[in-house]
Amino acid sequence: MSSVVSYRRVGRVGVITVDYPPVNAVGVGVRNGLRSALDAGLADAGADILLLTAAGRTFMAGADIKEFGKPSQPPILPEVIAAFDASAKPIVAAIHGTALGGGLEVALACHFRVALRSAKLGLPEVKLGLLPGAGGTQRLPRLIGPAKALDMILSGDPVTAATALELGLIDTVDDGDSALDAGLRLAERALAEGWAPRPTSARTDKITNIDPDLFAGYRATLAKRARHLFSPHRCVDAVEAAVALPFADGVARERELFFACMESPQRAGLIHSFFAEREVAKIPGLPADTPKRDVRSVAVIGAGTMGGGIAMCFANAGFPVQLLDTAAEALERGVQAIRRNYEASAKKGKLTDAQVESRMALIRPTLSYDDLADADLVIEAAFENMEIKRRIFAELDRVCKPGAILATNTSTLDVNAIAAATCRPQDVVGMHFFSPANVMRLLENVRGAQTADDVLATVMDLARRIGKVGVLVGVCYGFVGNRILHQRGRESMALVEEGASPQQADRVLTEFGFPLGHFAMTDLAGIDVGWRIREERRKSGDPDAQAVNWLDALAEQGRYGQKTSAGIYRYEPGSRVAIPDPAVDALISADRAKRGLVPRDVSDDEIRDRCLYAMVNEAAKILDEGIAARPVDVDAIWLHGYGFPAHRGGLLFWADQVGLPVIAKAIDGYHARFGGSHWELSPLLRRLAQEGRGFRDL
Ligand code: T1G
Repeated sequence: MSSVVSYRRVGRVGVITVDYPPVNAVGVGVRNGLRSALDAGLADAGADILLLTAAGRTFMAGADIKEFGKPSQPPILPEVIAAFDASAKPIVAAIHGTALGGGLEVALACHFRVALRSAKLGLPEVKLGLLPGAGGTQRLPRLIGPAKALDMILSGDPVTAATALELGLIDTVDDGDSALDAGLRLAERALAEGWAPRPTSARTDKITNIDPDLFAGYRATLAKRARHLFSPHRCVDAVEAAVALPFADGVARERELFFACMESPQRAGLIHSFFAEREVAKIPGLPADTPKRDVRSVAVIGAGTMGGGIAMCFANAGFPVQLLDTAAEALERGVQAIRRNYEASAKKGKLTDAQVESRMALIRPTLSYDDLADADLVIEAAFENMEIKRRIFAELDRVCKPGAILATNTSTLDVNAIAAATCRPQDVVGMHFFSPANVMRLLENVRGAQTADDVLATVMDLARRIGKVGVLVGVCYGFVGNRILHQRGRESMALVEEGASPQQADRVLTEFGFPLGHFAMTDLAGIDVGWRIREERRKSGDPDAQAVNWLDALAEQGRYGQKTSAGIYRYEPGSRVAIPDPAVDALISADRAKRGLVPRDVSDDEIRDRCLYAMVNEAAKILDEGIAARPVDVDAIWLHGYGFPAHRGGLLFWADQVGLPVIAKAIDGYHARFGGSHWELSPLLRRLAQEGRGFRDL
């Protein structure tokens, strides 16, 4: 018998148990084990019914993603599943935790299904660039109808057990806490009532008399919403086959479509994105068992947009949060803004009124630093000014208890200089949240020169506890994400000076897959933000803080972007749709003329290559300087902080697919043409290109 799947009999019930930590992924061992255990159950004369269940925290959570891209090892999952479907004995599946992907597909091939009320069931394959390739596109429509099946398959999101029951995906919900007991209860009922095997493959009532326009409707929606993606369209093709073809032909069609998805570069990208989010939590040189400090209470300084969002992150995770501001009206405004955010979520059904109140109760406003004396973690989110921050940290050094972690949310300033304002630099760390902090998943944890290891381990663990993707970075201007963003912005501006329009530059980036281009993003963040940071840097004599004439001119006109319904684009009242503004095009033309710049036609390819290659070059410099430890850290930062298209895997994963020799050659060309330190080819990038290696080889 397999070491990961066991068989035993309980009364007249043959129990098959999968036990393959951590999530019972259906790898080759589990597939072999399932096959052997099923054979044992069918051969067991004392077993009149079979029960499939799993040990540990969850039912099978899908095929073993680690096997993807490698030669498949028999038995393949569809064959194992077909044996369950064809079983001469009725089979019950008992589900707990998350039955996902291939795991749910095994359950769909069982004849009856029970789930614990806390369980979730889903087919997330589309999020990996795939489709349910083990009969899911054929059996799910037979259980719940093609429309609801497509809704589940195209969203990739799991449904609760209660919803699964309503849909007809399962037969009953059990309020116990043991899947085994729930399964035995249903099995005993099946025996008592004489239930016969009910193969899903033979069920046809839900796939007859289907609206002939159903699939055209889904295709029309995808043509708008997912035109650059591959697998969602194949999902529609597969479910359409379930309705149009006999089961065996439908399964064959599904298999063809599955392999077409498997071969797509989008599958490779999405799988890389999936693992990147988990990989970055493991810090080279910081053992997983590094002790962590006990953080139960949090304080946030600054009740502005960032401070309020950060306070929400912790309140959402159940932490009591003190929110401090030195001005009473600013504090009140901040608390009201938090309440408005929660109430907006409640209006969308994402929160109950009780949850709104319980989270608001966790947030305690204060005007006094003395109230922070017992906080385990203090996060400063004050104005982006070094003197202000140093004064705050000197005060925290005075009032906070020994061992409290003192974090700054600075997005550009030197964490070491801030730490030097205290007598405890080992307790100081950067926690750079991204706006809106209660929404964006990325958290750059910034390691100061003297930050203690247990502080690093603590803030990385806290990222997970508050539902963020925490990435550890070093100290430099802009850390990793914004430093790379600065390159994309600089190149976007240069391309506009040379003749492109903001709307053309933005279109190229959105067609690449970014949610917004540089100029629409500037309007969203507010032109005044960059304008004021440049002013600060100009006052400090920073030679690099060059005035951006036409953009600063817009700020001086009070055109700050979306917040003023006009910036680089125009916005109808209440709308976020960016409308190109001829007045801005004229301002840009005048600015070019004033500076003696003769505009030229700039191709889309040049815009894409210059923006993306400038980012890759800066990322290589960041790796060379040790500001980011691994390419996967850069990928995760841009995936979760800036909307880098997940189907492309991440900035450096994509660069490897383009080929580093191609990129290095182009950058050398740009340097020859434009000069500038930013176009000096990173030594690391040059070395990798010359050696025929990729970032993946680091
Ligand atoms: N295969 C391999 N490893 C997996 C895995 C999987 N399917 N799912 C999780 N892991 C690892 C993960 O990398 C991590 O490893 C550990 O388990 C804990 O995961 C044929 C083709 C199940 C909801 O897409 O959504 O079936 O870092 O940190 O937060 O049609 O994992 O500890 O070394 O995420 O509690 C479809 C993906 C596959 C499910 C648990 N299934 N997994 O979340 O833990 S394609 C999925 C998840 C498929 C069929 C098709 C989540 C989770 P390590 P974790 P978690």
